[in-house]
Amino acid sequence: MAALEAARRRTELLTDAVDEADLLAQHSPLMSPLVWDLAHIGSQEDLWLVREAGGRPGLRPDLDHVYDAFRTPRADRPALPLLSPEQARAYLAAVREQTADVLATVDTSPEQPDRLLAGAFVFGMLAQHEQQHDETMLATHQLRSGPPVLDAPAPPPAPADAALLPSEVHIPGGPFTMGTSTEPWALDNELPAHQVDVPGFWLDTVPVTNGAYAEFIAAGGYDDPVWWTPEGWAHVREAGLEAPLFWERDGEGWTRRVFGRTEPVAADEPVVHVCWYEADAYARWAGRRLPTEAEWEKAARHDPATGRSRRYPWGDAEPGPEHANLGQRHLRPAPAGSYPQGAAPSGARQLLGDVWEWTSSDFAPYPGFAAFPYKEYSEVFFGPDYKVLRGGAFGVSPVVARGTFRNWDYPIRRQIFAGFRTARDEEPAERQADPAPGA
Ligand code: AVJ
Ligand code: FE
Repeated sequence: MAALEAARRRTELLTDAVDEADLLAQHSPLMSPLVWDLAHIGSQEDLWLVREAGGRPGLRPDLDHVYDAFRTPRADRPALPLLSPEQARAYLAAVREQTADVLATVDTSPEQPDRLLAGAFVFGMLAQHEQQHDETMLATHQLRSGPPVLDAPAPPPAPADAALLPSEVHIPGGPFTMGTSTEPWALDNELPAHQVDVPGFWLDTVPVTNGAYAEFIAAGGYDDPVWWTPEGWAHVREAGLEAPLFWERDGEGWTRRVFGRTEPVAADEPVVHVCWYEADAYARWAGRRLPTEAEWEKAARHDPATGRSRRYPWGDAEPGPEHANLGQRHLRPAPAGSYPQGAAPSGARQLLGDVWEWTSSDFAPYPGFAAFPYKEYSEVFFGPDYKVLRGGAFGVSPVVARGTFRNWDYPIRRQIFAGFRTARDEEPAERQADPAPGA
């Protein structure tokens, strides 16, 4: 229940900050009006907690179709017969009352045979669902024009050793355990745990910064097709891209709009609001490549000392403010090299938090995947259309951010809080020699 309550406080923070007209407005054709997300949160809780888990009639089954994300694309949602902000708030509160009642009456022990209830999975699923829509609403806030309404303290400055970090860390080759069969609130696409053999590679210690990305722009990176995939080049020309979303030229330098405030681009912060094509082109310009999803997860979870995969880069302890920039505590990524206590065994930092990280991988099921509890959570998205993002950004809740969590989006998406880091193959000479027979 604590996880559901935390999600609700954040939902309120994001929707109480703006007036009624603002909640109903469509700030971008890419996004729903905030009031759609708000009522959708309640509608999903009505469906999955009150009806499916609680076995009750539910409050407003008649609203299911209005708030079905598959029925109406975001651009068309303002035309739906939406609840008013006042009605939506009352609906969420009424659903939550029944949720509390369901929780008090059902058996959520891990031994419970109903998978929806075992380990309180469905409660965790709905807390994560609400937090994911809160992140979507945060992206809507970043897109909206007008005076700023959100505020948060700046992240702490980079630690003294940030400038001394090696540019890349080495991940030795060999198998590791990818995915999970034990994480209680893992979603279907993270299951099951399975062995993957990942050849040795090198990974950037920290995400690519604004400063590094600005060098790519200054070197004419957006004008040279050699760095881009054919689809990426077609898109960059057609959409007229010449810098990350929200950047504006300012003489020799750049400014960036951050939740309604314009500021100089901070050179030492991870770059954010780039699409997969831009990340991929930068990597090629830098003589490198994006990491695969398996490489990313091995760097984030594999502990060479024990051979097991951790829940988080730093170990199994729940994320705290010392580990990672999560939970909308700050409204921006922290400087590259921050969070030494959140480092992985390899020494890589900021794998969780700060910015989502594009990987080179398409979104695909793990061997043994089974859709649960509904096909539309993951299964319908598998295939070449979506690229996987890992790690989670500053606006991702700790209840969502974990080493196994998988996010996905179209390679053209830029309004999400996405950045990246780069990788390269190990040179043959760097490969550890096999032990001599009989050794
Ligand atoms: C996992 C972030 C791609 O927002 O489309 C929300 C999460 N699924 N409601 C999305 C989700 C259903 C999903 N992403
Ligand atoms: Fe949803």
